[in-house]
Amino acid sequence: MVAEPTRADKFSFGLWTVGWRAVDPFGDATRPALDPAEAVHRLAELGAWGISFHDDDLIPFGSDDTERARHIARFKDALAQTGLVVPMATTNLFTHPVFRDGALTSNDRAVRRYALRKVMRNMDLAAELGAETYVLWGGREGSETDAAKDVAAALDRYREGIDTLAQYVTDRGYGLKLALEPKPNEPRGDIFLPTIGHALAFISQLDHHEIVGLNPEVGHEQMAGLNFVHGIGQALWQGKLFHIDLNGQRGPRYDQDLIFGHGDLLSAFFLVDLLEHGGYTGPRHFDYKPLRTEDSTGVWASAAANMRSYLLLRERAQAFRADPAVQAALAESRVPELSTPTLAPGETVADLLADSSAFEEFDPDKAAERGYGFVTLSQLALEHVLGSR
Ligand code: ASC
Ligand code: MN
Ligand code: MN
Ligand code: MN
Repeated sequence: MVAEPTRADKFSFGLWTVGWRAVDPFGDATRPALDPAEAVHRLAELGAWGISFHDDDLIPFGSDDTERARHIARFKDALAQTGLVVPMATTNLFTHPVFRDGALTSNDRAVRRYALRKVMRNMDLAAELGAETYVLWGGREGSETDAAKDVAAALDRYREGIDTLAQYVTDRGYGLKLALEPKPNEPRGDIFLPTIGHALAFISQLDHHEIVGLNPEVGHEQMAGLNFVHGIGQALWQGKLFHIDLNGQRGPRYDQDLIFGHGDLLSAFFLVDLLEHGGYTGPRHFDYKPLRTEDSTGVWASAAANMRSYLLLRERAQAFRADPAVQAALAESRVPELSTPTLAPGETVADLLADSSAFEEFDPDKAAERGYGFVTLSQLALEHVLGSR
C-alpha cells in the first residue's frame, strides 16, 4: 500500500498551477478563478506541505496598497489555519505587455529598472512569509530574431540584474537563496539560459554565485531533448539544486506541464530514485497545469495525482534498491566501481606513468571482450516500475 502524502514528504504547489484557469493561445478560460485561500485549504487537506506564488497570483497586478494588504492578510490567515508553509516565491515578469521584450534583459533600460523593483517588492513579502528560495524564471528574456539582441550585452544585464537582487537579499539579511529556472523557448522564440548547463555556466560568472542556484523543471529540459536525470545529477554534484519543478512532458514540443509521471515515466522513476538517494532535501514542488478539459473536481484530482505519482515512484525506487537481484546486477555492471578514484590514494602522475600494468602490459582487446550487463539492469528497473517484482 502506498502511503498517503504527509507534511514530511515536503510536497508543494504553485498557486498558479491549481489556479490555472486554462486560458491557452487558442481558447478562453474553462474554469472560474480560484480563491488563493481556498487553494491553501484544499492543498492542505490533500496532504501538501507548501504553496508558492508569483506576486501577481496573490495580489492582482495594479492593486493599491490597501487591496494588497487585504490579499496578503487573507492568505496569511489561511496559512495560519492550515499550517501550510511558503517555501518559495517568484515574480511575474512575463504577463504584462511592459515585459514584451523581457524584464532584466529588456532593451529598454527603464523596464529593467522597473523589473528589479517589482522583484524586490515581492522578495520583501517572500522573506516575511518565511520563504527560503526565490525563483527567477526568465520567461520573456530572449528574442525571436537574432537581429534584436546583442547577446553579450543581454548577459551583462542579466548578470547585473541577478547580482543586484542577490545584493538586495544580502543587505536586508533575508537569507533567501536565488534559483534560476532554465527554459529553451516559449513564450519567446529563444530564451536566454535555455538549459541547466547554460545556467550553471552563467552562475559561475556572478559576484554572488554562492547564493544563486537552480530551479530546473522536468519539462523544460525535455523540451530541449535533454536527459533531465543527468541535468539534475550535475546540478546536485555542483551543489546547485536549490529547488525543483516536477511535472511531465512528452518529447520536444510545446511546454505541456503534465502531471508528474504522465510524461516520460522511466525518466520520472530514475529522477525520484536520484532525489531520494542523491542527497536532495528541498521541496518536491509541482509546476504543472491541470488539463484544460477538467472542471474543479479534476483540478483537485490532478493535484492528488502528482503526489501519488511521486509516492508510488518512491516506493518503486526503494524496492529497486532493496532487491538482491538489482544489487547483483549493479555489481555485475560495475556501477559501484565508478566511485573508485582512477588514481590510487597519493598516486602521482609520475606513478601512473611508471605503472606498466596501466598501459604497456594492459591488453585492451581482452578488456574489450566483456559486456557491461546494462540490459539486465535496465529491465530490472522496468519490472520494478511495472510492479512485477
Ligand atoms: C514560473 C515557473 C514557470 C513559469 C510558468 C508560468 O515561476 O516555474 O515554469 O513561471 O509556470 O506559467
Ligand atoms: Mn513548464
Ligand atoms: Mn516552472
Ligand atoms: Mn511552468
